[in-house]
Amino acid sequence: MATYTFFTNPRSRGLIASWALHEVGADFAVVPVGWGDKPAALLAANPLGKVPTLVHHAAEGDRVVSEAAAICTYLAEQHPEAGLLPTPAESGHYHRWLFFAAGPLEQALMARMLGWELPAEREGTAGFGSFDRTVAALDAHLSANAYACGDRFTMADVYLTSQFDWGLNLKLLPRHDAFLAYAERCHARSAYQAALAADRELYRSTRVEA
Ligand SMILES: N[C@@H](CCC(=O)N[C@@H](CS)C(=O)NCC(=O)O)C(=O)O
Repeated sequence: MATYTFFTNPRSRGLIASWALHEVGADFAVVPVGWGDKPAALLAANPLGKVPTLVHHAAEGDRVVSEAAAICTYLAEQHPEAGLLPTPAESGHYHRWLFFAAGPLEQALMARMLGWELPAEREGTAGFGSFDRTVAALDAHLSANAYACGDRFTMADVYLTSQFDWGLNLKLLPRHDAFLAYAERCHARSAYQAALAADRELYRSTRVEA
């Protein structure tokens, strides 16, 4: 049995976890998930039935990890030899931008995509403040830093880039130079290219409805 069972669907957030799995060189088996016919093993592992969901077949028993950001950080910790964990000096940036991407950035993009208007007087309540403030914070950081943690790629970049891809592909995010250059740098990773090729092949071979 492979070390990990990976429930995914092509052209979904599953690509984020696939990239992370490729970055750490994990031994994993893919279970394609059809939206209308979810495997019982997925629903047993994750009652939400969401992908990506990962089951780690550890020596002492199975461990389930869902949430793309959690899967990224879990894999970086399980495979420290991949060098994608932060040093103590990078740890602030690492956690800050990972949580920023999974919280405020995702909320801001989702609100924009679904046309949810946040009344100006509720900006103090909403965690992302406003779409423009979220974008400005990212722009400031990525105009001054090549990666989330400064000058070195870490697992935080797998997740942050993936949110960028969603925002840029759907034309939700402005095409700022810093965003495009960041995405291009991260997309040059061989693990990203391998995950993308695997996602396309999965789409071709399963035709699972995306
Ligand atoms: N918060 C989850 C969201 C996962 C999610 O919404 N995945 C979508 C695909 S991109 C899904 O599984 N949709 C199928 C469904 O909800 O039935 C994460 O970040 O991993």
